[in-house]
Amino acid sequence: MKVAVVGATGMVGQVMLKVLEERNLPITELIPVASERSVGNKVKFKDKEFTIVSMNDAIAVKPEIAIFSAGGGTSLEFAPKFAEVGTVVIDNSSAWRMDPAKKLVVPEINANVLTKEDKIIANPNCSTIQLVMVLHPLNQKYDIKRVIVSTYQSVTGTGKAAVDQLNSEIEYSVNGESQIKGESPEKVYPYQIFKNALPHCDIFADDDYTKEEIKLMKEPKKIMGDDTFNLTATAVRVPVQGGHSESVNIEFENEFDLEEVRKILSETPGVVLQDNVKNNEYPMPLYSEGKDEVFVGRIRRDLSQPKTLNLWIVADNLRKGAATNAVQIAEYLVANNLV
Ligand code: 2RA
Repeated sequence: MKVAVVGATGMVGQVMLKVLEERNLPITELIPVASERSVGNKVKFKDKEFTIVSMNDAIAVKPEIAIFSAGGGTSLEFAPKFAEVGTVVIDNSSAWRMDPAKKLVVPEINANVLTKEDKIIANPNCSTIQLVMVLHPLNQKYDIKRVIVSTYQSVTGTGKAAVDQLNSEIEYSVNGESQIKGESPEKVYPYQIFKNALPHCDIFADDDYTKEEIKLMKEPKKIMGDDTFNLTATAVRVPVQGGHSESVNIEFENEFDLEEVRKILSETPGVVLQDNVKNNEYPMPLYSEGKDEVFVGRIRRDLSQPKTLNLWIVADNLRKGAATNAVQIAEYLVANNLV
């Protein structure tokens, strides 16, 4: 099977290649695609070298699957062109997520909505994926009424330049100058991120919410197939690299039992329970980095009102939050003869 990775040189693209190497999608030919300036360069994949090609050359090869992480504009322009030659596109940008004609998929939750007719499939936002992995099983059992989520998001969610800014600021604070090699890291954020927290992920949009917060408020309902609950969000960027963390308050229509909540989550595929505060056991981004699971802990009743739960969710935003979820969609398509 021919698989194209569009945006192969970006942070998510690099993780996509790593995840594809680790898993067992039957790839006979990898087609790495990147910007014109990277065309001709090589990428290593499963101990072989593959040459980066242009978008049009990749389309001409007619890959069975193209996994995109190249921004919304590129996806809007080129995903349909791949689809026209029969390729199934799995897109990690926000371009198609809320399009009513496109599926928005977390395989553990709603892969069953996929059909042979789906030629452009949207991969949800990273902070959405880890949230719904926990909300969905609890919604099925207790019927969610309202969710309040605050995120603490890794700089890797913004990209390599943001990681460089953070590391440059750290180095500058230690020795008065930055040793970051290559082009001097431009200021990605409006303020210093080191020793700081920015309540500003992506751009400000409607009603003084950021686009990140709007994604968090809309995408879960589409994935879970349930718009009967309310959800509000505050998204914060923090000087962390390993993954996104989320503090979540969930009010249910029905009463719950804490031990049963823990049992449900511990038995949810893709979710790992880390919840024993007597042993200082709880999820942290430093320890989720490089892993595919969604880690949940700090599970406790909200003592301020009935039928309400507090919990803490952490996941590597480049893996389950992006690359791994996209590859899992591809695996589902192959396993169910949809590609
Ligand atoms: C972020 N979720 O963390 C967005 C895009 N990856 O910046």
